Parts: sequence; structure tokens; C-alpha cells
Amino acid sequence: MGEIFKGISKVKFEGAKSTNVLAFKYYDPERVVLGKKMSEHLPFAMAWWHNLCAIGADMFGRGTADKHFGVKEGTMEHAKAKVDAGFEFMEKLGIKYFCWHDVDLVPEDADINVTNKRLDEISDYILEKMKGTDIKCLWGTANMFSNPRFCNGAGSTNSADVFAFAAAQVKKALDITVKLGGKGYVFWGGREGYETLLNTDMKFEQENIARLMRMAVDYGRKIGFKGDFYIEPKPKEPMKHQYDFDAATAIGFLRAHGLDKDFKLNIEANHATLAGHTFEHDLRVSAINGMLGSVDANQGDSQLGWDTDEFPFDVYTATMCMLEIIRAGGMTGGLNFDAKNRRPSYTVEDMFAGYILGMDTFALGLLNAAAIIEDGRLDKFVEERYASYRDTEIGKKIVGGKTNLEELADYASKLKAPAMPGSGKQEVLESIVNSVLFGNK
Ligand code: XLS
Ligand code: NI
Ligand code: NI
Repeated sequence: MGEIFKGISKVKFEGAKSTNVLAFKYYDPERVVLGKKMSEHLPFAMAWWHNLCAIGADMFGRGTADKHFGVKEGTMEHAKAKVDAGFEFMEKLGIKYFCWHDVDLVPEDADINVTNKRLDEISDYILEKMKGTDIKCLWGTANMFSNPRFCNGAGSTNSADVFAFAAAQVKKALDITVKLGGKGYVFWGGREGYETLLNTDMKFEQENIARLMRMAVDYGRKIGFKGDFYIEPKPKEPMKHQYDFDAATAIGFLRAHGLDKDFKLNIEANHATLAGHTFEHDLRVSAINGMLGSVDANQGDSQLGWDTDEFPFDVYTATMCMLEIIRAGGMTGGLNFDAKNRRPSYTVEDMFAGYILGMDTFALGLLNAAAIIEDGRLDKFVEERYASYRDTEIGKKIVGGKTNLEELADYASKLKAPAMPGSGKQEVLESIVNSVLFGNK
């Protein structure tokens, strides 16, 4: 197939002053930041589903975008055209990774054997396309939420037959992930939760999810999958309540079921905010538990209560995200744009503009995070904030586990003035962040 995105050439870095819609203003892949190239700090990935499949349909209206790519949808020709389009898109933007669900790659048939044959065929085609490029598979996953059979979940379903079907999809998705050299395999528990507790055995459902994950680990390791499994927490939507509510809940679940050695977390910005957290909160929770695996880079809308999957635009949030990632020493995964254009932005130029916005926002986030680290005032403040545990005898005893309630009560009773912990200086720190970010204006 010939060029699909005609009239759009390779997107280049032109700098902040550029007014070219189809140029990077901040993302300069070769620029070195904190000793590493921007492109290494920012392993961007394309999400097959939003970029190549979604046409902007919502529950009130049909699609606005045309993703035929010149052939009839729902056919293998179309599946291949999406591969062609995806690779051209990634090459034009300099994106090195892609992520997919099984049903993003091929049309799903009522007979799983037919679907699986199609997956074999398309993965051969993708492998062929990958040759001669440096584009890699970041992660794969099975869509266990769209088909009506999964209305009560996959691992959490009440039906053993549906559970078996989910297992069959996971097995095949793992085969394809390994075949494509994927770095990770994701479980997003899209319907692993409940609508009402009145009909739900929560304990049993959670144990069954763990059983499915354990089988996935066993099978994956058997077929040579060396990467990480990821849970992608999300508190709700489509279900009223989802068991992988947030990072802390998912980590507790993984530990309770002995899955924490094989799994890390894939943190999505808009899911963290749906859980009532900031993006950086869930990144921090993952990082301090050694479980920061990968990121679904998008953003939500504070006025809307669902997963709007917008391209990242909020530079403060991208800055905080990159601070967490850098402080964690990086991740095994990447930054997957689980993001879609707004429904009225339906042109091909908009597809590119969405990724350019996201990549530039994260480039700014990286530059800002590096500047905050180099400035050092924030890190120094946090270090000094806990200095009493480092510098005083009683503090050292507490941290060293060498004291007890009796000794501490005795110590407290002899304190002359009521103990005050020192100012948290939030406003001072926020002001420092602004001056580092915006400098002389
Ligand atoms: C949906 C999720 C989904 C996962 C992959 O909200 O973000 O897109 O990333 O199944
Ligand atoms: Ni996601
Ligand atoms: Ni999401």
C-alpha cells in the first residue's frame, strides 16, 4: 500500500517559536537532559485502539473521523491497512512503541478459532513491518470487556465458561505479545468489579481474578515471556466499582495473591484522577513499592466524571509525572498515549496534532522536572523536613527500632514547649516551582 497520510511529512523539531502545526516545539529527541537523550527519557507509544480504530462515536452520535484507510472496515484488508497506517504514523512522528488489544488488531469472529487465525496472520504482517524499523511492541492485552459475554467481568465472572473464554483470549494475546517481542502484558480489569453487592461474592471474584493472573504468569513464563505483567488500576467505568481501584489497592491485591514478583503497575493519569488522586500520587505509590512499570499518558477533565482520555496538555501534571519517573530511576515500560482526539477534531491533521501536543507536553514536563532537580531546593527541603530523625538521639532511636511507647512517653513528658513540626512551606515551594518553570517573564 502506498502512502496513507499524504501531505504530512516527517514531523521535525522546530523549536518553541515555530508556528508550524505539524512540528515539535519542545520534543527534540536528540537533546540531552540529565545525561540521557529526550527520546530515552520519553519512550512514547501509540495506542492502536484510539489512534487506528476509534472514530469518535459516543452514545449520542456516530463517528466523525474516517479510519477506513481506503478499504472496507471489518475485513482483514482493513486490519492490514491499519498496520500500514500505524507504522507510517509512528515513523512520521518518531514514535518507537505501540500497544494493542487483540480485537484492535483484527475483526473478532463469533468463532474464536477464526479470530485466532486472523491474529496469527496480522502478527506475521506486523512482524514483517517491524523489520528495518526500530519500532517495537510495548505491550499487548486482551479485550475482555467489549463482548457481551463479559458483562459480569472476565476473571470475576460468575460463569465458568466465560472464565474459560477469557483464559483463551489471554493465552492467545500472550502468544502474540511474545511473538512481537512485547516488553509487557497488561491486565486492565475493565469489568472486573460489580454493579451491585446484592448479587456479588466479592471474595470469590477476587480470588478468581488472581487465578486467571497466576495462569497467565505460568503460561507466559512457559512460552518465554520475560517482560513484566502489569495491572492498570481504574476505580470505576464501565463498572460501578472495579477491584483494581487504584495503585495502593492493586499492590495490596498482588501481594495478597503472591503475584507481586511478576506484576508491576501501568498507571493511567485519568484513572488516578477518577480514583480521587493526582496522577503523581499513584505514580509515587507505585514507585515506593518498586512497582512503577509503565504509564498510560492522557488527562481527564475535572468537570467530567469519566475517563475522557484527552491528550496531555497540562504541563504542571506532566512535570510532576516526570519528576516521579526520574526519581524512581525510570521505568521498564513507556508512555503510551491512551488518548483520543475530541469528537469535533476529526481530521488526519488532528490525529497528528494530538500526538504532537502530547509529546511536546511531556518534553516540557521532562525539561521542567530536570530543572527542578537541578535547582535542588525542593529535594533539599524534603530532606531537611525529616532531619530530626537523622540528627537527634530520639529520632535515631525511633527509626532504628530501638525505643518503645514507654520511653517515648517519658521523653514527651519532659519536653518543655509543645512540640511543633516546623512549617510545611507549601506556598513557598509552589512559588519555587513557578519560578523554576517560568523564569524571567
Ligand atoms: C480504559 C483503559 C484501557 C486500557 C487497556 O479505560 O485505559 O484503554 O489501557 O485495556
Ligand atoms: Ni489505559
Ligand atoms: Ni483509560
